[in-house]
Amino acid sequence: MPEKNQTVENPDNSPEYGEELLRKIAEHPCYDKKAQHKYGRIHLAVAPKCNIQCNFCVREFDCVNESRPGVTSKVLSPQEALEKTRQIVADYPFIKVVGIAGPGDPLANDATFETFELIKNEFPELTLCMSTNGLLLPEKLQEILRVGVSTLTVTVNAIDPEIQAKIVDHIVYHGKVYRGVEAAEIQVKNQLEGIKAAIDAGLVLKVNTVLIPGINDRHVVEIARKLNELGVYIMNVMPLINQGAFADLEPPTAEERKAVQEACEPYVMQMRHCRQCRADAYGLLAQDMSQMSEERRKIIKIHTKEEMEKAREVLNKNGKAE
Ligand code: CLF
Ligand code: SF4
Repeated sequence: MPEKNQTVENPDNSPEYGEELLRKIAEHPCYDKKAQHKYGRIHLAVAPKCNIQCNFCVREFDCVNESRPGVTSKVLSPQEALEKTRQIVADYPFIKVVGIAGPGDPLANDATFETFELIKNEFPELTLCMSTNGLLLPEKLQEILRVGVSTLTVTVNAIDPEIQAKIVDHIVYHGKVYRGVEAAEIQVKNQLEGIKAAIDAGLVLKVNTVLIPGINDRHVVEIARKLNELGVYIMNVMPLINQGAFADLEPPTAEERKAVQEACEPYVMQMRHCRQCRADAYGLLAQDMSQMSEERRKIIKIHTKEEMEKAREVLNKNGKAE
């Protein structure tokens, strides 16, 4: 933990963004906490495969580096994903961001790029967002840029390979399985190189870090310092949900997580409103419409901000708000 009153050389070291990116940030419910009540996102679950095995992951469910544990999203083809986007964006124009966050790792699935390309061609005004474990980031960066992604999340649970080796069981990299510190070294190197290159190429970077007491809790501030150095825009410290090989670990308490966020804040802006959404979620972050009844969705099928406010009031009055 940093000492109290420690001076941070450059508290906000993220690059200056142009007008277009500033608008995208201001309309992104995860990147700007003020945007979360106004603008929504749609997640397209087109990416089932993963190329690593995190110790807290049960692979029949969505990727828990970004999503809620214990949830299995139905996988869509790129064409189905385009059709779903068409319908949802027409009905709910407050949705400004299209994200691919699983159910596995987006970069391990060609369908991710096919889908983004279809969406970009038809909806050039929407922000394209992706969340990855970063193993393939250096080699896939050009593809990511080509399909028009502008906000990118990389999960970094450790930058010290000795610690990362306790978090990841194995990785599959260029057809070969690596384990232990060797696997962790490859992953951390690719994540950090990839983040640096992505920022240099103009992407707005968010980093997710799963807080795992007894494993990386004392190390997270060191990660934050590194993110500051790299110019990462925002960091999301997520609580461990104990499952898989980590089923016996205690998740952090809310206070422990808050303390870590406060210690990281001087280095990189902290996201505190994450909902650990499903890989097929859509709507406002606090109101996942993929889980709503048709009746409730109809109430939200409205076209102006004022109407949206009114609908929210009705839902709240009826005690139906999520
Ligand atoms: Fe999705 Fe993630 Fe993009 Fe947001 S979610 S890919 S950055 S559009 Fe947001 Fe959901 Fe938390 Fe993710 S609340 S789990 S941080
Ligand atoms: Fe599971 Fe996500 Fe880790 Fe892959 S990156 S093993 S899907 S938590």
